[in-house]
Amino acid sequence: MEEALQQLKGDALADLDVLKNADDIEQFRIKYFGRKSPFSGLMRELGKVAKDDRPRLGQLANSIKKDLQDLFDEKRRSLVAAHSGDGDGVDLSLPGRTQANGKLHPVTQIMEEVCGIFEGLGFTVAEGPDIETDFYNFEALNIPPHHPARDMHDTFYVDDSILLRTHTSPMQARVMETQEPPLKVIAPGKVYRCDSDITHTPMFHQVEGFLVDKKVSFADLKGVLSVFIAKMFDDSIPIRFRPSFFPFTEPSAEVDIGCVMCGSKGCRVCKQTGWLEILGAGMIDPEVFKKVNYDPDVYSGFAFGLGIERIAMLKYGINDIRLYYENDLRFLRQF
Ligand code: 2NM
Repeated sequence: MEEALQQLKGDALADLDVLKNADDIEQFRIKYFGRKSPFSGLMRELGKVAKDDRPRLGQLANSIKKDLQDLFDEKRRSLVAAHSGDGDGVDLSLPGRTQANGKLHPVTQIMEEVCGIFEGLGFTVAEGPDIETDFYNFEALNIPPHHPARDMHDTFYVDDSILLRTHTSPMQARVMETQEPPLKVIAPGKVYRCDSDITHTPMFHQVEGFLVDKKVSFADLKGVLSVFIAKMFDDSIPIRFRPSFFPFTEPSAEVDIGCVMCGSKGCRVCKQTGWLEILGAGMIDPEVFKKVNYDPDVYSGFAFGLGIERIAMLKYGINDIRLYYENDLRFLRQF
């Protein structure tokens, strides 16, 4: 038995010495380490030798096998290294490394869709800072200090007069301050409010827009927003304008669409009303025009604002806004 093991070792070392290519390596592996290798046969015979000799012979067989495996691995590595580049020794049948495709976040997709529709209607895009002054975020929009609407906004303050914008309308004020009507502008971007639950995240996205010219009426507002909703959802979706209040518009309205979840029949999402609120709008308050040095007797205009995450939730039937910001690829891949 011992002799047979030493013989096997000698044969294997001689074979190992003359390996030249990938084929040789594979043949050697099958011959010495495969299921039908002489090692397997000898291991079976081990059962038949005298009980006292068994542990010693078993150890010998194992150590020979391990040495051989180490030498074989080293030989294989050196052959692959020597031949890499010429195709020999490189396993050309291995699958290639695939590159995962990235794509746009669902919120970005909706943002681009909304902006695209308004651009198609002749609006231009204005972007501005996320960190704003109290003046542009509140004062210029007819929200003076201590106005109750400031509570409504759950503002993150940097210091007494610097804050994270709570809406993108400060950008509208900046545009009106530096440009003369006629103007058709949308302001997309991130906004911040100290609020967090299944329908609120402390950062979310808005698109706000405004149109200022001579003789702009509420009918113009209804026309533009109706076209937007028809393009965004469906030509046949029901729309209603419901009276509301914003400090920067008068009169103001909230715009509802027929519930896309239940076809206006009434469900949990629309709280049995058959309607979903999707944007706020109104005629720009003369006080806002005075702040940016427009003559309210000459110009009029409308403005509107909508939350992107909310629209994306309605469009895709998502019930928890926080899913957008957990970076779970199983969720994000679906859009
Ligand atoms: C809304 C609702 C109503 C709005 C007003 C203005 C500005 F600056 F022109 F006065 N920008 N956006 C506005 C009006 C926003 O969001 C719900």
